[in-house]
Amino acid sequence: MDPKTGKRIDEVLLAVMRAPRSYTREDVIEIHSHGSPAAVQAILELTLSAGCRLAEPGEFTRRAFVNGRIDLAQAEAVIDIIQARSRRALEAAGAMLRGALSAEVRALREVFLEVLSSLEAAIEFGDELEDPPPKKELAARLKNDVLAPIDRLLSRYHAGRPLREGLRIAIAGRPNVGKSSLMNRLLGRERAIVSPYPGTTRDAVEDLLVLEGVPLSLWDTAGLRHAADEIEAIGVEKTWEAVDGADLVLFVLEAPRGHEVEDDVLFERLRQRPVIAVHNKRDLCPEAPPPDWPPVPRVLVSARTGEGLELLRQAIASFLRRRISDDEGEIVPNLRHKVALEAAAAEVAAAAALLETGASEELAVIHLRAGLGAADEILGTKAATNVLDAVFSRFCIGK
Ligand SMILES: Nc1nc2c(ncn2[C@@H]2O[C@H](COP(=O)(O)OP(=O)(O)O)[C@@H](O)[C@H]2O)c(=O)[nH]1
Ligand SMILES: [Mg+2]
Repeated sequence: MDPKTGKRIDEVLLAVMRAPRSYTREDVIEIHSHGSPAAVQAILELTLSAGCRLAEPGEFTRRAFVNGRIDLAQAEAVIDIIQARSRRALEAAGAMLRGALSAEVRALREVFLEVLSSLEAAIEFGDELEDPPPKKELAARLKNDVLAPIDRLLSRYHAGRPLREGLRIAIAGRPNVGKSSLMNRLLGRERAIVSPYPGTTRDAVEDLLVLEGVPLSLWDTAGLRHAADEIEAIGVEKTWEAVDGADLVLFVLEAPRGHEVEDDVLFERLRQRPVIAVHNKRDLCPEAPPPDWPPVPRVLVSARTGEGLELLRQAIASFLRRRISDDEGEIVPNLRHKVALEAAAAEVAAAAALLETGASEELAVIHLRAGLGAADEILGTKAATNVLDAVFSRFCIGK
């Protein structure tokens, strides 16, 4: 009700969540309205005139972090969940929100602290200690229980990057072989212009396809040939850029034409990237035997009738399975985590090397403290304001 006019605005549900059992651990009231922009706007204006203010991007999650309900890696997982473009990315973000990465980092911290405390005891009480810390064993401990797990997490970063960023697939081949038709078939809609005139596609056309829960950016490109004019030449140039930046190339050929010399030349260059050969237009030669060239996975399809498309999808899926680890819902560190992990690993490696050569404990301690600091950045234990600002600015909404 608007208190000034006494007019009813909406019928709503008020959810009262008392501290500490709320998202932020503070007292929270949520107003659930009927959601029309007009109702939401009117309610918002009422609350603002009653003394509320709008939340900053990510402010609720930031409060949850500041109040200790979640750590920084978990706060980032909230953004990942909001931005997830595929089911697999969502699962990885869910694992992070449940604290899977944080638990691994805490386990690393334990080892850091244990090794640090024996070294510090040696520095402090040196001669009084009955048996001085076995430096070689401490070095081995650091290698096995800190460096090895960090390496595993870093390889998860690389294996999982396609889940965050997607994979790029370039559709390439000579003009008129049916690249644009294939793009449209894969997407299930008319995205790219198809025409019987060679050289129609000039700009690379991109669109998103989700296969097996992995976001794929599909690039239809200009046909590769000696270009007829300047614009087409630019298109061909862009095709090579798309091919060079692709994680996978679909090399489209015309089944009825068989294997020609130009195809050899093209294939030699395309095979720098992983390639699946797509022999298209099989409706024109239904009796043709399965192609025996080029020496990569091959499928026989018809973009016109849709025949063989399922086999092509399976060939792409089996490439994805080889490229991305199968473990669903596994942790996928982000770039910030990767940088911190690499910094921690460098410090630990330096400390281990010093301990192995029998250098003084003091130097190793300096490196280990720096390494511990880097690991703590992942949890945000002592994160500087600018780090927090950078993390939470990735939220585009109040949440
Ligand atoms: N019969 C037949 N024609 C096709 C097939 N795929 C594409 N075409 C035709 O081949 C011509 C060129 O297709 P397009 O997709 O524009 O080829 P692009 O130049 O490689 O992009 C068009 O006339 C299409 O209709 C197919 O599987 N069978
Ligand atoms: Mg085309």
